[in-house]
Amino acid sequence: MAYTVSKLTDYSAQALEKAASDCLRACSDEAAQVRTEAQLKAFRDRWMARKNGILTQINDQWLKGAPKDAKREAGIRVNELKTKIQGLVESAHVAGSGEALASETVDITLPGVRRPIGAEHPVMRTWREIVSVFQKLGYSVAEGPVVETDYYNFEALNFPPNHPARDTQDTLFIAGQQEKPQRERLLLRTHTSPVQIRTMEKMRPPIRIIIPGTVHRNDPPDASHSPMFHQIEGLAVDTNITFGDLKGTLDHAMKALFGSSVKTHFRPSFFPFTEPSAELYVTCFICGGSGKRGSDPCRPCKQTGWIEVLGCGMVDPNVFEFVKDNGYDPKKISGFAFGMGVDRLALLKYGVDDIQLFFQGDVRFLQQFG
Ligand code: 2NL
Repeated sequence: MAYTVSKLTDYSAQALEKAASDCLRACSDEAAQVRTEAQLKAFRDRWMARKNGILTQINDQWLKGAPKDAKREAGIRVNELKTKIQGLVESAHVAGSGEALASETVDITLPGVRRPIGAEHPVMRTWREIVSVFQKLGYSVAEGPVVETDYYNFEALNFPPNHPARDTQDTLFIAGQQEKPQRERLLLRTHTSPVQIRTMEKMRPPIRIIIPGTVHRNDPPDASHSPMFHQIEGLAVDTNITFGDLKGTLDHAMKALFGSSVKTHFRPSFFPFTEPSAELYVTCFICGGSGKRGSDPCRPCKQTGWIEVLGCGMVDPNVFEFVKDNGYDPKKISGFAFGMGVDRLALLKYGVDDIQLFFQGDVRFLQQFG
């Protein structure tokens, strides 16, 4: 029940004391319940308004109705009460922190904040395109750690102990690992191949996997190098997998990625983990294979009409030896593997001439892909 001023009939000291303390308690309770600026104003008006505010009512009802001999005492009491009520009303504030809340109010009639819609990064777009081509062929996506051991990054992939790819020129090693045996030392993976070994340890053949991920090499950044870049590798292992399966799969994938008119061309190469190994070339999708752009030489294919897109080969039996106990006996199964640089393909696909643009996060560059 809201407090109302009642007429006084008893002007004894105790009665005045009780009336005053009831009034003070009511005022103090109401002050504590103020939550908004509007409530604060209503509270002040209710108690202080000259016309019919509670203090005015007390003045009218308690003082004017007092018997002559009680007037003086009642006057002193009412004045005390007024001072206290004024104090309460003046210090009343919006609960929380008054000023802060007031400044935090939201004008809901203002127009909304327009957030610019971003564009898919060309590297991630290329990444997803490649992954989805292989997913449609029944490949599963596998991922694994970026910080790897020497064992998974090199040893199990048939890198001989002093192979140049282990060199500090290429590999970023984690510091303070000298105490550990070589195979346990940590490094930033230089390719996503360790994930293939990890997957073969967990899953028995047959397998078809595609592995996208970030990799690191100790290369100084320039227009075509970045110490961090993206790689996608694939692996198919089954009974009787042949080089013909490799060629058919990759020819299909290249047509899906670069258009059905591209032709593929395999050239012998070398990788420690495949034998035989090959580089895959596709007809230049810039000049269509002619080597010329109008009367100018075609730069991306160096006028050859062919662009190298990936490395591939039949998995070396030495690699299977490391996972032999999980069903990968090289006498019973065979497989092919391939690996490609996502950033390099994105550069070619979108005609970008500097890989650094992919990593600088400049919206003026990225907006062009929206
Ligand atoms: C390249 C070449 C390649 C592989 C990666 C691979 C993985 C295992 C076994 C055998 Cl576990 N091979 N991966 C094979 C051939 C080439 O990448 O130029 N990448 C950018």
